[in-house]
Amino acid sequence: MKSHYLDMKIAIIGAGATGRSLARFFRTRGARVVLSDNRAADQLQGLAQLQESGVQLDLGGHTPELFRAADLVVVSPGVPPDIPILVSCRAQGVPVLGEVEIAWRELSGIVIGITGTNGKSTVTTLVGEMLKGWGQKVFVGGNLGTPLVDAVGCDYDWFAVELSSFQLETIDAFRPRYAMLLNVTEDHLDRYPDMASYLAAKARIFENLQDDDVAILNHDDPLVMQAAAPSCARKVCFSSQTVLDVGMSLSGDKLIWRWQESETLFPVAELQLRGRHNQENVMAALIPLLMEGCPAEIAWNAARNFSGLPHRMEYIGELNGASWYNDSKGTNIGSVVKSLSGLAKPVVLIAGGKDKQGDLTSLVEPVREKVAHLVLIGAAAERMARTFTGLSEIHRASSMREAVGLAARMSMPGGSVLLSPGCSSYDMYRNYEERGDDFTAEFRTLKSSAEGCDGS
Ligand code: UMA
Ligand code: ADP
Repeated sequence: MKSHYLDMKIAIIGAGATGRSLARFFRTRGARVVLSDNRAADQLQGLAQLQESGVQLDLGGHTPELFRAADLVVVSPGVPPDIPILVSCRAQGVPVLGEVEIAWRELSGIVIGITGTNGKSTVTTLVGEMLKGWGQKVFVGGNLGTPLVDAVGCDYDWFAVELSSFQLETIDAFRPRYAMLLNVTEDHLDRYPDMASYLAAKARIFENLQDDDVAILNHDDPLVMQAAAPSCARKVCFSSQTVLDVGMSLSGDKLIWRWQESETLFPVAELQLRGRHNQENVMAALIPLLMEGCPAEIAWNAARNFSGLPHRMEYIGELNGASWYNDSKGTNIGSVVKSLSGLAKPVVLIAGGKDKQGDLTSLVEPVREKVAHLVLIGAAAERMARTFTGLSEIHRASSMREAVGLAARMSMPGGSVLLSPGCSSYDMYRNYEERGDDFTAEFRTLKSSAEGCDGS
């Protein structure tokens, strides 16, 4: 089959996971590919093979001449849309798209798109587990880690795709069959000028839906309902606050699915996932499965067996009677609030990192109520210290080792130590996984030396 991209000149910005997958995709379709990154070669990985396959590299900056000649520019999600090279490409009429759009155009099967400020990875993984339990061939990825373009040409019937606001900014015709918006609270205000722009990016998930598509919505979140209001898609809601006549609700210790005159009940106590927010995640994940005719017991079985992803309120052990949790994926203020809500006081909270300029107000009461000691790390430490002074004992740490050492000294039997930074990790680490792994490794080192001392 003749490729639509044959001999096209394509410039890709960002040589991270997305850019590298895109370069491979376009090369196999016979396009002429430039892969551009503002970092130098020694700071990037996996480029040698791409170069061998004929990809031209443009590193240490974005060379305007190469972009001026392009027929299409494809941009990685972490690249802000207003960098000069993109502004000038748009001004010259060069189309600028994102990876999700490129990939979606080539997929056949049912796409379940999942976005929201928090819970995306959990819900995407749950949907994947449910589909696998039902014997379906499913791709599970997107912002979760594996670029969607890697799914093109593979034998999948379903696509469970986590979508960030960054990825949604650069869609055009992208139209999932199911579009979920889980919740919207402040995030990424280092990239968006205000909350309205962030919400507008999230709302793009509904932009191309038709009336036979389904928007899965959190009935309890006014911003979610506002974002979906203009869409003509069928709206199916979940709620943990109201028992809905139609849709999925939490009622006491049961989830209730009311659909087409019938009612199915699921006992919440059977879930391993803890917390109200995780019950919301399970409700959202069940909806597309049940609508597609998956037997309720199969979908529920997957939900019951799911114990959660690493770096999300992951219990890592006990030291001196305190329970330690790695919530490195708590990268915005809303998620720290949720994570704290599940813990009994007193808590030692390790927070901070690259400052996304989130409003800290919603964290003031939870800190006052539960956090006895606040250990601050990274670039956001100064701003956090100003907000939380007087509410909790404030400590500074210049490394994770120091933070873990301080936390161990301040922790109390029966209490907890929680790493939930409320910030991204990029000031100190490559990603949140590396930060969470460092925290866990430092905890284990400390624990084994403490136990060694006890035993001697
Ligand atoms: N770069 C430039 N020019 C610029 C800015 C950046 O060349 O002006 C380069 C950087 O030097 C870097 C590359 O762009 O080499 C990085 O691109 P990227 O940040 O898009 O990173 P990828 O490795 O492609 O990973 C992206 C997502 N990253 C972001 O959105 C920041 C990954 O989500 C995602 O898993 C992956 O695509 C596959 O879809 C991570 C994330 O933090 C987990 N997402 C945010 C979040 O969840 O909050 C949105
Ligand atoms: P995301 O992929 O959107 O970042 P995750 O599933 O990785 O979300 O969860 C990250 C953190 O967000 C969790 O550790 C938890 O603190 C919080 N969280 C998860 N689900 C929800 C939800 N439905 N509502 C609010 N906060 C949530």
